[in-house]
Amino acid sequence: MPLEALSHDVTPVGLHYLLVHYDIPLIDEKEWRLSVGGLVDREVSLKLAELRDRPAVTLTVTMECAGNGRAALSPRPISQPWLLEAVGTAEWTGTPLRGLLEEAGLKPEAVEILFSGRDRGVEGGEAQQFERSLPPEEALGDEVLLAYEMNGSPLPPQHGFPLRLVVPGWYGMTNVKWLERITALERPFSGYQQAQGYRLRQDPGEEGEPLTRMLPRSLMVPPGIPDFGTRERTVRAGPCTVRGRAWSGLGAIERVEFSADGGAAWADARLGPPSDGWAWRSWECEWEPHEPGPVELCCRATDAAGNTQPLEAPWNLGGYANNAVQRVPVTVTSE
Ligand SMILES: Nc1nc2c(c(=O)[nH]1)N[C@H]1C(S)=C(S)[C@@H](COP(=O)(O)O)O[C@H]1N2
Ligand SMILES: [Mo]
Repeated sequence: MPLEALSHDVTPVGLHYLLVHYDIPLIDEKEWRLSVGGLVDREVSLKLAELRDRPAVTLTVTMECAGNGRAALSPRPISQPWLLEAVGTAEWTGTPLRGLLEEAGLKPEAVEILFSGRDRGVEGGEAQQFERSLPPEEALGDEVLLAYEMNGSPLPPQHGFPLRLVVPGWYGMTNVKWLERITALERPFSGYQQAQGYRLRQDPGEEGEPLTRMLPRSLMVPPGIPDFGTRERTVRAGPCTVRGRAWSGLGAIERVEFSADGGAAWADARLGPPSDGWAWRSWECEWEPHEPGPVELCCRATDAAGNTQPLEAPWNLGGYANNAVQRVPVTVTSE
């Protein structure tokens, strides 16, 4: 998502970021079914129309890839080279997962719920479908949706048509696209995307910590104008309102600060209305540069749980969860 798209409350579909591990599958709605099985009393198989007939909920949700910010780490982990653009906010419409799991009769012995997508590929030397699991208490959250619409239209192929999981507050990989099977498991899932990928570790041999919810982050719409070739930005001296968005999967955004001197001095930004809980919150700050020359603009968010963005993020092998403050170098000009 180009950062100027932070201006939209809801990201237009073509500006929402995309992450696709393998190929985008072509799915025929007529042959597609969602099956629910494993440790349940009754196996269920549903057509898209049957899912659409169930109770529907629309939630505005900010989704961010766990690898957002990876390209700023050094040495640079080899994977999607995201700067800061792997985020977007959409209105997801679907049916709550909880009702479906209750109807299927989820057994108390189930330790995890597995979500399997249709797409296949090879990763870490293993041929696989894209699959991720959640503990039952997370999967049963009221806000967890089986979504068939994005911004009021059927899911486009690249965002998971005909159905995807949406788990508000969690990093992107949790939101399994092209969903076709839900399995209640008696043992924790040990597939690649759970046991190898999406873990915070320093060495390949380490078990590491699984990534779960999004750490707080704020981003600004870079002010001024870019140079076509170098992308260096210039801003004319005079009053300027810097605007942006902030979010966290760990608590509501309570504070955003802005700095026009590389993070030496900070001022509180004005926050927009609190979000309904799962969407980013807008913020703005007045800035009036007088002197021509280079400056570095920064912003920093703090959530209700007291988590704040660090000035420098710790390195990890996969390059995940780098939520260091955004730094936007600009040159102030008198013309
Ligand atoms: N089936 C499947 N689901 C998937 C993925 C995938 O490659 N296959 N990518 C995941 C990752 S890593 C992210 S960040 C989000 C991206 O969702 P989006 O492309 O709709 O923005 O989808 C997740 N769900
Ligand atoms: Mo991701």
